[in-house]
Amino acid sequence: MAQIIDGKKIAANVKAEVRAEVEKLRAAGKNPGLAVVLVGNNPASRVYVSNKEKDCAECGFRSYEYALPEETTEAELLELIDRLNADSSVNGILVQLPLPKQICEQTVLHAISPAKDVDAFHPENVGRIMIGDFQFLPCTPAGVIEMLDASGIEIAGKHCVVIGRSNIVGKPMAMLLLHRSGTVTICHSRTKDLAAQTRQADILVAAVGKAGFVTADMVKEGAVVIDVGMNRDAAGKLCGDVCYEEVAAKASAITPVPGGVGPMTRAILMRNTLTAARNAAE
Ligand code: L34
Repeated sequence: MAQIIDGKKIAANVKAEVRAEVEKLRAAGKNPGLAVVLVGNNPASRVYVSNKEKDCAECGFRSYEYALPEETTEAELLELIDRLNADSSVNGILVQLPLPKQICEQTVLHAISPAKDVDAFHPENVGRIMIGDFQFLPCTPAGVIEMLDASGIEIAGKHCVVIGRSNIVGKPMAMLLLHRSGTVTICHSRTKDLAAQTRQADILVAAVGKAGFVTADMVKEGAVVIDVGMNRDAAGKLCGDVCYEEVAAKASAITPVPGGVGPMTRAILMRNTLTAARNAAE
């Protein structure tokens, strides 16, 4: 049976480290804070955003919540971002995705000041990740790396296969694994004979967004399997991209959903907020 990688526990350790540093900033008279912007009524986004606010409280950050109506215009959202960019009490700005269809996500993400871009979605920060000279880590991919490190899983020289090529997860995940000297394959919807690729993986990262996508026949015996998926099954229960039971029987280590990558994403967000606050305090 596979080792179960406990994302909640590893995230708690990261948050404890962040909290200790935040206390130092507070002792020096700073009051670091994160602005979290939610547009519309997506129920999943509401849960994720309220989790992020709880994390802020745990770490000693102030959180400023902006819950805007579904029909908010792009101009209105850009106006809020301008205000937050100029507000020195706000160190980090997070605009929860997805946004309602009348708002262009790219336009909005590009408007966030790179110094407050705790998601690392701004092109300047994305470019910095590409060349390995970065301040802000992309939250989900960096959370995955942190889990591997905390579990004593070596990346260098390993064959890492990432399923998914999104800007939020797949592409930056591949880049971080490459920075750590993994040999990386990125698979996607046009990949031919996907299972033949994934069976090569020593470390398999699934970021597809489809429940039950990764089955045991796609996994090499003894592989490490990281499940980034955040889906609902037919019964409405939260589940990842991986058929957990059958894959766990074959893997050497696996992340659960919930309690795996999700809490790690949020822990790295806290670390990025600390980085932003420290930079602002300099
Ligand atoms: N801007 N938008 C922005 N940044 C992000 O990094 C995200 N993402 C994704 C959606 N939109 C975003 C997140 O934060 C997905 N995501 C995310 C983060 C954490 C959790 C889920 C999604 C999480 O906390 N998951 C818990 C269970 C939550 C539940 O009960 O529904 C877990 O244990 O996996």
